Amino acid sequence: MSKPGLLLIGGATDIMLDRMSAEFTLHKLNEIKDFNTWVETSGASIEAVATNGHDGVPARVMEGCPNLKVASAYGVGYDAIDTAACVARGIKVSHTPNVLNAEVANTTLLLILACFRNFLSDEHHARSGDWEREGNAPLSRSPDNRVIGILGMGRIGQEIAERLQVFNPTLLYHTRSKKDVPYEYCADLKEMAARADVLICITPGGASTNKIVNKDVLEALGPEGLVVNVSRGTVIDEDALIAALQSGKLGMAGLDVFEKEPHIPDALKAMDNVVLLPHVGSATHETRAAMGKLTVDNLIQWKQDGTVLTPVPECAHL
Ligand code: A2R
Repeated sequence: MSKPGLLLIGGATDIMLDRMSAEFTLHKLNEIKDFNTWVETSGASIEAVATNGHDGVPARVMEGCPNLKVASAYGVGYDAIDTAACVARGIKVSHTPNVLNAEVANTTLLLILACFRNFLSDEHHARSGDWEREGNAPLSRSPDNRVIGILGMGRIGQEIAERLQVFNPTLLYHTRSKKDVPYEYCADLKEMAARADVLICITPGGASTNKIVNKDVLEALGPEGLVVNVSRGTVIDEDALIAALQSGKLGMAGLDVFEKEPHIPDALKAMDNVVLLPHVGSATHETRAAMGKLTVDNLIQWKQDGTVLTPVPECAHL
């Protein structure tokens, strides 16, 4: 019996490629020279797509592959995928929740520590010889005993809250609906920011969170405040963030994500009160292996019985 066609969008590890090739006839989008010709010869054979949170499922793929039935995304965020279009076509979409909670929480703590403790400039002070030439580095600030507001209290937000306990924080959170967690709920994001020393963004991207952290929220956080974004660049109004940091109305920023990745505005790169990372929240060998495994497990389960292990909520009924 011939294997169903699988279109790979973006990269995959060797282990993922081996497992996918064993079960499917693999096509790689980035190796297709003439997409229209490929659609004519192979489009109808494609029943599955493996993709990621950045590339999603382009409309030309949905249109060119009329028999597509499942799209397995590598990553928890799937705002790049038009789930309404997938539901309309009966395409099941899966993602990789939970397996990256711990790593993204670690990245969050790393950014908080790097910002409060001047980690990068201190490291430069030591490595460059400035310590010997100029004396001790300036004092930094302690992350302990801070008021920390978390925007988003889902799988990752709760893991962040638990890992933050070593710093003895007062934890607040803002979501659209109150959660069963032992932290104080704030119905108003701006009011939470006004009370907090640190604002951590860990909601999904997409329309409902687009630029939700705006000028007013950033200025409410204040001149001593720190904003940390490990969710999606679109959650923060990047222009307002730059203006608030430049004017001193906001103290610091620790950013793993940006509005137009991989582009980072030069204005942010020029500031020494920001710590910038290239979207590496989950990027360890161990966590990426677990994400890759779940991405392929979803495809294989779909091939076996037509279901996926971890559907996105919008497609769970399919
Ligand atoms: O608002 P709720 O009650 O649905 O709570 C969710 C919250 N959230 C929002 N909070 C405020 N305003 C919104 N417009 C809004 N939309 C969603 O974000 C929930 O507490 C949290 C999302 O939790 P999970 O669905 O469990 O996502 P997870 O696994 O924590 O990942 C969050 C995001 C991913 O979508 C990637 O973009 C990123 O982290 O890596």
